[in-house]
Amino acid sequence: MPNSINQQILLKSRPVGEPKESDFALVETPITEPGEGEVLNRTIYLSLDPYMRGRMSDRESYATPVELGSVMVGGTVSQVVKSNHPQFSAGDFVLTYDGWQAYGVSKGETLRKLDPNQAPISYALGITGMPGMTAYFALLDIGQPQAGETVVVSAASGAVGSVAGQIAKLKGCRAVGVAGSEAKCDYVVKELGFDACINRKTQDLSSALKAACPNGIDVYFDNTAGPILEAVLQQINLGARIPLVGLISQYNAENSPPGPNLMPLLVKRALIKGFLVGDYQQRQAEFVNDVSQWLHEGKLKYKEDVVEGLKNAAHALIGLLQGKNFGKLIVKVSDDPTR
Ligand code: NAP
Ligand code: FER
Repeated sequence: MPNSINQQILLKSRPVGEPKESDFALVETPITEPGEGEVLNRTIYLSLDPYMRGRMSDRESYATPVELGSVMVGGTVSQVVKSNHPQFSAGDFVLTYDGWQAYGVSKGETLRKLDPNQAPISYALGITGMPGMTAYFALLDIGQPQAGETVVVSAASGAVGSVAGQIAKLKGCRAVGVAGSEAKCDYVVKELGFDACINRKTQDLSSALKAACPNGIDVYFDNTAGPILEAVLQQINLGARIPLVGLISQYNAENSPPGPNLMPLLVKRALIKGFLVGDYQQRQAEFVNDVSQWLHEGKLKYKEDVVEGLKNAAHALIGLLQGKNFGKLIVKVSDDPTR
């Protein structure tokens, strides 16, 4: 190592709203020696990613926050300077997670060795790394794009979205991007090969989506939530799939955005799926058999709220919408000779 001084960027304060440069502090510290099984790396590239905004806050999240005064976290592509691990030698290029610093020490087993002849080493922070893998699995596993379908991708020119849209094209889909400038949209269409791209800053999302997706939307690869998701939902097709990958529209928000916060869905990998009972008409017998038997065996309980007389029907319906019914509300219109 040329000198034994490290440069580190620490989290100095927790931002309110948009982070400011004054939330970070650059310090010089001595480079630490690698211990048993550890490797000392010189950082060549540091990845900057949207999730870092979450790490700067101490509100509850799927990951623990960076402590104030600690080095900011982040993926890095580095060159090994000194190795105490048998699988790495000085000079090797590695993908590691040393954070915002010029030198880092990490455990050998956490490193991925990179072959500079295979791809530029920096790609390991993007298309062949975490963002690319996000695009690949979220699209293919959750989106399940079928040839001929329409796939909309937000943050389409970015690390994740650019890969998701291109894979959608490889699968024979129509790919429609949403991005934040004309230059980005041009790139998305002309370079990446998307079929269309909507400028979310200048175009009306609903009408632009309608024009770009004449057959509706089958897959929405959601990197943003917020207004783009809202507009997309108005135009989804029967059986559409929506991988909820990121909610960047709310990462800087000081207060909860209007409507439900979808973050728990992402964090818990929860499934929301629409339901219409009519789809199950063919399976009615299955249902009637099971439920009749469970009733007969006393395994199901059932309560009716019986209103007497047709003339009271309107009043009862109004009451149901106010929670006044207790049990299944029915109107007894005339005598029941069986009871
Ligand atoms: P990126 O797209 O390279 O950069 C972020 C982009 O987000 C910006 O360039 C901007 O693009 C867009 N954006 C920023 N503020 C926005 C807003 N208020 N409304 C709409 N769009 C906004 O970043 P990335 O690394 O590929 O990440 C994209 C998304 O994937 C993020 O939400 C990230 O958290 C998520 N992600 C999730 C996982 C996971 O495991 N769930 C893994 C990786 C990434 P435009 O201005 O062009 O729209
Ligand atoms: C993101 C990057 C990574 C993100 C989530 C992750 C919601 C999660 C990674 C993991 O824990 O597997 O931008 O945003």
